[in-house]
Amino acid sequence: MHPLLPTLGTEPARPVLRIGPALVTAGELLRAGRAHAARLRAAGVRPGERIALWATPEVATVAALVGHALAGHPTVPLNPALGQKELLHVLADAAPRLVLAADPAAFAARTPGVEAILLDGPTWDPPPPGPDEPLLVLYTSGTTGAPKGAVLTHQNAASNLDALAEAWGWSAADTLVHALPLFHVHGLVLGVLGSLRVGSPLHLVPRFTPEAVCDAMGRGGTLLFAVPTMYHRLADHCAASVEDARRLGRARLLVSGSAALAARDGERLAGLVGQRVVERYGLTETLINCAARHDGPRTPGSVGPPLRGVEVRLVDDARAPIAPGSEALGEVAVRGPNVFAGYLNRPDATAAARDAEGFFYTGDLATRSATGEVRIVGRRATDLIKTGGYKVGAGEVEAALLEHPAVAEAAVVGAPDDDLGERIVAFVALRPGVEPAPGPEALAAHVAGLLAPHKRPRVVHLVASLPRNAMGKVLKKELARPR
Ligand code: MLC
Ligand code: AMP
Repeated sequence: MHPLLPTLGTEPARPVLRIGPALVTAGELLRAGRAHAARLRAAGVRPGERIALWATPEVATVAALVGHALAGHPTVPLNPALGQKELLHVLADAAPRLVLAADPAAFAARTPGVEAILLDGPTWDPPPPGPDEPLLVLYTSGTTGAPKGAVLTHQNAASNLDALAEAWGWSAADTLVHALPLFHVHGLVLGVLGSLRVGSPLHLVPRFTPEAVCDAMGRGGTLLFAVPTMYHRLADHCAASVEDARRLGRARLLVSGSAALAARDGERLAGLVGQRVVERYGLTETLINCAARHDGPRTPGSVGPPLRGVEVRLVDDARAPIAPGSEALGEVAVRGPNVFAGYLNRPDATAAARDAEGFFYTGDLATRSATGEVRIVGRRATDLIKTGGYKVGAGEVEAALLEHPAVAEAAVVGAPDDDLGERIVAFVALRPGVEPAPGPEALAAHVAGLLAPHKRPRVVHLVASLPRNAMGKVLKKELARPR
């Protein structure tokens, strides 16, 4: 029995994964994963060597992920829409032994040496990796610089998924539906590894639309994982389709995370589908820290109590703990088996985020009620933007804009957005005399091509110059004012 994926070896005829028309059983997925592991061994890849995977939403991607988990190869999932600059950074930093894709031709121009995922042929049942072995390297943005690779272990994932299963009464009797990307914690760890660990079949919707999600829920989905932007769009859709509102309302549990669910969307959905969405709170570096329970209160704005085994502390500016139950605002610090092993190649950043007691400092600001319910109310850094559930560093977008030959100065802020939570807004001063002068759309496309489409500014203001203080620092607060 594999310690991370124990249920995969039981009841081989049980369906575990549906993507579009493809339906895969536990036995088929385990066989494909073992065949993948055998191929890698035959190619001389040793346990512990990282493998990058273009994370397209298809069966081969999941099978490769399983093969890597079985044999102890940390997976570095790549956003299929990743731009050239960010891709080169990730590949240089992670230094994977192989880069794999279900359809290598689709990525050959961007990734020299990309190889196909091969799932047939002889199989190998490798000895399971130890609990502290790396399972995933997930790239996440910071306030400055390029994204950092967060190293998550087998134990991080296993302990967190068990705690979530307990909080949500999540069992093999559930069918999980999600339409999330497979290169972040939410879709990959909770969605794919979670359903494979718990033994509940996963119905993966490869491209989010409200219609496709409601259709999947109508085909037996009992549990839905989605980001607030998806719930916002589902609320709009359900207001127009009574039938789909009914389909969604039949769910056992609707779960939101990765960003704050707007109170208005929570209320609208409750009115339309007849049940409240529950919220949970996490980070790439810690997986999930708090979750509203399936049998607990569904308080709007609350992300519930800390998960079993996760210690959550609120601290003041000097990192001194705030007395529990005081309702005072503090930064969330977290300790437990869910906290990652560190950032790849970045001991400096790892040390800055963790203290001697093992607490990880999240940068999120929260309050905690006398009953232990946590409310996330903000973030320390203004240079981090959460848009559509994706974290984006303002600095990486500014650096990408500055690579355009016509750009003299650039500043990026997050502006409130009903749909995305925050939208990325850029202020750009162009160099005089560079022809043709790019317009807002060309500048947004420039960023999408270097980084990823979700990192492109949704609004670009062309300005003569940026407001700066006497030290020359850009006054972002002035820019962030509504205009
Ligand atoms: C638009 N597109 C462009 C473009 N403009 N492509 C290239 N250049 C341009 N200039 C394309 C995109 O590639 C995409 O194509 C389409 O237009 C729309 O892209 P988008 O703007 O990103 O999509 P949008 O409709 O806004 O997406 C909404 C969304 C998405 C909710 C579906 O934001 C999403 O999937 N969010 C989930 C994020 C997530 O999983 N976060 C979890 C982080 S983990 P196409 O055809 O490819 O769609 C975490 C921890 C925790 O936070 O607690 O969970
Ligand atoms: P990421 O680095 O993409 O994993 O993003 C993690 C961040 O998402 C956290 O630090 C929070 O700021 C935010 N986040 C995740 N879940 C929630 C939630 N339920 N409510 C508010 N913010 C959240």
